[in-house]
Amino acid sequence: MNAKLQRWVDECIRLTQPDNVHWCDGSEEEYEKMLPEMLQKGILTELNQKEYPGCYLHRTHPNDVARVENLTFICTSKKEDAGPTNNWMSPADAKAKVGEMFKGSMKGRTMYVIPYIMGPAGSPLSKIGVEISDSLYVVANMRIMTRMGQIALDQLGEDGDFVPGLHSTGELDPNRRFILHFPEESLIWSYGSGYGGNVLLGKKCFSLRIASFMARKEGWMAEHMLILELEDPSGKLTWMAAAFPSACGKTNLAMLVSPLENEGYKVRTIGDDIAWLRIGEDGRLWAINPEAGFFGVLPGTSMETNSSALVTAKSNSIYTNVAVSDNGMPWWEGMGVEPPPILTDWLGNRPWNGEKPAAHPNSRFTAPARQCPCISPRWEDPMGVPISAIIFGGRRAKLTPLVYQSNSWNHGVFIGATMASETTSAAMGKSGVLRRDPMAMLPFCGYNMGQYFDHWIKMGVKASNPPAIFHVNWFRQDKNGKFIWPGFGENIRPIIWMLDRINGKAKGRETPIGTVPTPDSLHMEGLNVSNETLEQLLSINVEDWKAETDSIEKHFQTFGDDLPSELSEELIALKKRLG
Ligand code: SAT
Ligand code: MN
Repeated sequence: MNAKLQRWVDECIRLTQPDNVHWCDGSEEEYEKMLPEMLQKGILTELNQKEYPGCYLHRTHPNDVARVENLTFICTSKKEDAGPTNNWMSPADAKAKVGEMFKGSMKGRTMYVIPYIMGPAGSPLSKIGVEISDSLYVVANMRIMTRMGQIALDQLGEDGDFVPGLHSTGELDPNRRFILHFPEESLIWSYGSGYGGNVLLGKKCFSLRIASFMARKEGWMAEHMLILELEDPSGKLTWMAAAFPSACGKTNLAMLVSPLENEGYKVRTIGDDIAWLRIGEDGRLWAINPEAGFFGVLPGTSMETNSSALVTAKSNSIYTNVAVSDNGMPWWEGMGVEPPPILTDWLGNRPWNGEKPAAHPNSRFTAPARQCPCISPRWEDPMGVPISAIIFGGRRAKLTPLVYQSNSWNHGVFIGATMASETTSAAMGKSGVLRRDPMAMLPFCGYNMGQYFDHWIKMGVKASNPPAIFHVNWFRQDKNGKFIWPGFGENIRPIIWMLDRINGKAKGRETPIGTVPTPDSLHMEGLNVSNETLEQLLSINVEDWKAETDSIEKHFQTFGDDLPSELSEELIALKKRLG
């Protein structure tokens, strides 16, 4: 038995006073015992078992349907260490305030002790966490999203270390809801929510917020990135990592179905949300996907946009906040099939009256990665895969072209640090508002973001062979607000351009913001996009970009003295190039 673990569990028992304590072993038998209990308590509802074997529906509280950024805190002893973009509370204040809420919060409930591994079992790059929760929904999800149970205890051993995370569902009162991180002691506390990103503590809380803090100290990177594998016609494999904000298509890109497969271009998936990257002996960045499952957005997911996601989630998966037909078929907007005549919406209203969306815009599936038809054989490689390209992107109706390449590592870091995207329903609050979301890490960086930029700069110095850096924008619109790039599978075309750039084969046009494809360097055969539209997609408006630099300057001022000088220099250089 691990002494630190025993001590911490005892402490949590004293604090929360559960009626029972259950140590999860992650076995099939355990799940088979939990399932009837979840069904009986209404935590899960059976979906059509013929069409969706092993799949269940879960409804969260209507006030608890997305991450809560305003209730998420980084609790470092000094406020400066949390930085200007994070909410901060002192560790003492946070523990006093929320400790009061945890007091007796599991009375009448069972405490589940959930040991888990982030990363492939046995990998030197993986890390162990233990979540304590009073929610069976959390257990069922963690079982899919991580390597959970005895396997983690075995890896932990008697004196191994782990990241503890305490979760209690509480009263589901938004005024008594807090997601707290104590990076200095690698501890997570989550109270008063039952929704994914707030309560599956291995995901954003550990693998991004706590891990990013560890990574800076230890010289690696924890990033909000998908990892994809690209096979080219010669059979050669290239791996790329891409950072987009939540609900901007990371899962779709990671599972891209290539329309050019008959020419030999094929995409496989390593991960769809999080990458842990280290410098290998060869000076390259090597990445693992710490997760074992996908927690993907459903609305807009169809056989056309992401057939692989649908196939992955066809069995052994949990559907959260979707609509359902009388015979147990899940349904959501953009599924690509007509809604059945009678539908129960995500709130449980039957029949759905069609006034509001039937599925919540942030409804999700939790599915095992190993079920993905395009999962790469390398996805659990204990050493990870070498990354040749880093791609930044977001939703941007105007300004940024379809794809461009940075001039250098530092210029690439500048592009990442100034990324902007329209907000989505993945977080509570207004959607569609343009905000700066550096490296898609704004909600997930566990320390001062100015220092995070500096860490990026330093990693580029330490890695003798760092990846090339690109920026993409699938979401450019015309004057009428219509998307002008088809996206989805066709995104293979800019990806091929990136591959050819890495291999020194594709032409590019040098512009003030970086290198943009020449129209003839993009593989466009078989695609119905006019030359005019293509020109528009690749165009750079110098006046708009000048206005952008003013906005970037303001953004940079947020970070004060913590902004690395390399980034101010990149801004000066960009202004000069714009004239
Ligand atoms: O809700 S999660 O944080 O798990 C998903 C996301 O917003 O990226
Ligand atoms: Mn995410």
